[in-house]
Amino acid sequence: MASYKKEKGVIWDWLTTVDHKKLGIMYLIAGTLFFLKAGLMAVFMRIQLIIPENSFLTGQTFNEFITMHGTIMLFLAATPLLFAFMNFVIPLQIGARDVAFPFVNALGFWIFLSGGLLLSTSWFFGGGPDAGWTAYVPLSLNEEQLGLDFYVLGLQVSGIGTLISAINFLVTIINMRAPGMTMMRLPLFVWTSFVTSTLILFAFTPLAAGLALLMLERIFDAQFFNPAAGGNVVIWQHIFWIFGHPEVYILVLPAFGIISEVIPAFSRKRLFGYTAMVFATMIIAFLGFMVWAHHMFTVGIGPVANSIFAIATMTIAVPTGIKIFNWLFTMWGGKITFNTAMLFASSFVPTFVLGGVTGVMLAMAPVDYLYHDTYFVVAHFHYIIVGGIVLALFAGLFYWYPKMFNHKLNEKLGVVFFILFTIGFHLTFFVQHFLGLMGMPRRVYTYLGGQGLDEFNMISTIGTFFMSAAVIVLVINIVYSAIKGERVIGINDPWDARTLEWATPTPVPEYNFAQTPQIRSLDPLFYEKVHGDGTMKPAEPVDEIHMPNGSILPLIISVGLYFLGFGLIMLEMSEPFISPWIVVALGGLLTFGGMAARSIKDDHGYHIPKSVIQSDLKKQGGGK
Ligand code: HEM
Ligand SMILES: [Cu+2]
Repeated sequence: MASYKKEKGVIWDWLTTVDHKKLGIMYLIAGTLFFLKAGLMAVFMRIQLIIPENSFLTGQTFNEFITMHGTIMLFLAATPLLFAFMNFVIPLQIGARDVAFPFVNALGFWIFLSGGLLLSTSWFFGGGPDAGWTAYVPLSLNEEQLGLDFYVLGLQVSGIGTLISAINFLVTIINMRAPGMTMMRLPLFVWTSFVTSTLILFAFTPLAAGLALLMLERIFDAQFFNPAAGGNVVIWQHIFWIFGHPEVYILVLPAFGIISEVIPAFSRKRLFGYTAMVFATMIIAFLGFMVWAHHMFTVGIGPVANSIFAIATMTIAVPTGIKIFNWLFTMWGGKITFNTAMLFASSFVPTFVLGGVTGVMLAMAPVDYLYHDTYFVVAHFHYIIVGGIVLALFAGLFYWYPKMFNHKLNEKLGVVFFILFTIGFHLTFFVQHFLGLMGMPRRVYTYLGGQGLDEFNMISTIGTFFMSAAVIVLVINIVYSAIKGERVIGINDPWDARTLEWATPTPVPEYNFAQTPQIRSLDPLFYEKVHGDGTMKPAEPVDEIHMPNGSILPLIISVGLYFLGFGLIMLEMSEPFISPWIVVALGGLLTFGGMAARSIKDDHGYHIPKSVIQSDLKKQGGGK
């Protein structure tokens, strides 16, 4: 082995890797840590609200927690957790050896991480941002709160990472498919990831522009949002929601994709209405850009605009309904196995419908004057986000875990986790619909007793404790399974599933496929089980394989961006410990130096010799 590439230390190997599977695992770990952090903030907020006039948190801390909870959950937990599966699974599902640009893939991860850490650094400089995840002006122009500068630059940096990763997925899915893997044979998870990547391309760009304006106004005294100087406050809301509404679909479409993989696998049937599912995905994505002003019904944009955006919003229910019925018809008459993955996937369907129904209620512009900024909205979007995206993430975790980590998660603990989480989720969020209808505003840190709000708030917080217990059970499960879980080494296809990732050996070799497979159908592995001998036929002879070299440059470029951002923030500090421009220059040097080094140095990768592939194939001979 050592003859064709240098052996590296474990840590150095992970810091320099460009392997999509390792990067997938790194996204999973980073996303989970951010998820736990933002979840802890949610628990603290709910403890503050458990009784009226509680003094567990101050109003200021509560505002910072709301903002950081929402921002972290969306940008630094849900997105990277989906990217974890997209990274790990997409190349395997399309029969590729890696993504199109492995170096850019690593760069995307490290830039996302340094942006996330930059945002988190705010805790050490006077507290987090406190203007809500939406950062509405003029609230977000408060120069006193340095946390808001961390919000602006942290999101700007991490957004670059997300954007370039999305472009990489687009190129990968267009260019790297194995022979016979036509677009209409792509697994639905790949389709939804593809459409989500286009959404990122068109939504994260306006966000970057908006954040740039906000940065210019906060740090360099521009006046875009100052009416006295000819600026406009509402323009921020438009820019933000042109990004913000598609962002919801950026997260929920890959979640739909996961559900569309798990349900057929455990119903032992092909996905019902594949073509309709693909087109429904595209229609949802298109309409997702036409509805942003439904977040602005009460701003006063007028009855005509409100009506148009109300109707546009309601039409999204049609393609979404198509999806719901297709999942139900997939299960209908199937031989269903209710393991943990399937429990999460099937409970996703009714839970998501509940969030969808309140969505259509909110889409009625006149009624929204009643709901707006109440707990009804909080209940609605958590039904979509937790009841939709998080349930799908859990389904995906239990489903793909054996391929990622070579052992299964424990099923008994999995079911306990599912039950605790489901009880906790509905206890927490169902009653918030009523709190909202009774008039409890969102983003308030306390309320008066005796107004009928006490019981439901108590119930909601108790629900959060159930969810916390569930997450602890999940952590126990991960540790327990690492030691004692059912090993699947040599078992390629532990679920008897349908798609190509299950045709790769476990553990997956660094080159994924010794020979690129020939795809003959949708659900290619299942097709070979029925019409062939159950194994994929190669589309090429055994030969040496070209692999990309690892590189430390993505990490260096990202560290540079961290310092660039931090230096700009230091311009706002009253007494910076060194000149901010020194930090900016240092960051710029690292980032642009790293880029220059990459451009100048030729890097042709390396080849795994044919003899190594042949001996690997012989070893795998036993476990089909
Ligand atoms: C799993 C348990 C969760 C609990 C108990 C929880 C709890 C809360 C609470 C108490 C608030 C403040 C509501 C307010 O006063 O307006 C909030 C807001 C929010 N949450 Fe969660 N949350 C959870 C999960 C999530 C997840 C997974 C996401 C996204 C992926 C998320 C996204 C948000 C957003 C965007 C806000 C709005 C922040 C803002 O108003 O600026 N939450 N959540
Ligand atoms: Cu929206």
